[in-house]
Amino acid sequence: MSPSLRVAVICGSRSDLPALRGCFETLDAYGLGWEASVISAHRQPEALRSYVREAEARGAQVFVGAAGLAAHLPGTLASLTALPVIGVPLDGGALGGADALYAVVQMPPGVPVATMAIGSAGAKNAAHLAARILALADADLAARLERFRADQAAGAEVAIDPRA
Ligand code: RP5
Repeated sequence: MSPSLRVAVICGSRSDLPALRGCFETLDAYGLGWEASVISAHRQPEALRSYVREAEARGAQVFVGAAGLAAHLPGTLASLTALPVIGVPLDGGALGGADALYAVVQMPPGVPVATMAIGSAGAKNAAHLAARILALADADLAARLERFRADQAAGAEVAIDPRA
């Protein structure tokens, strides 16, 4: 049986999906239930609003929003939910991701987005940060996280085994 939904990942375009591979792999490695959706804040604002409500009702605890260019998706997510939102600015435009970084990181007070690095490195860290947030109330996950950190400190080739 697949684990129940905990992390809802949304990106603005199908063209964003390759950059998110490390995020999906890392969520799997932690044994976290996740799903990914392509919903553009600019092109499908009503669908985004409905999805957030529905994902919350199904148990999502953290949202990850990833987008490029004028990346308003993570900020819009943060306006639609009180759950933690992690933003991943993606590159690909003429400004190399700086446009998306500024759009994601410069949120007004009271509407926070935890902003990751640009591109696939940030996508992977989005999964690690989601795990740290969820580990606050999940002792098994906290133990997996500590093993990962110990391996990383030891310089080992890091693999997270959700069954360990
Ligand atoms: C953003 O515009 C998307 O997140 C994507 O990074 C970028 C380009 O989208 P497409 O034109 O490839 O659909 O909203």
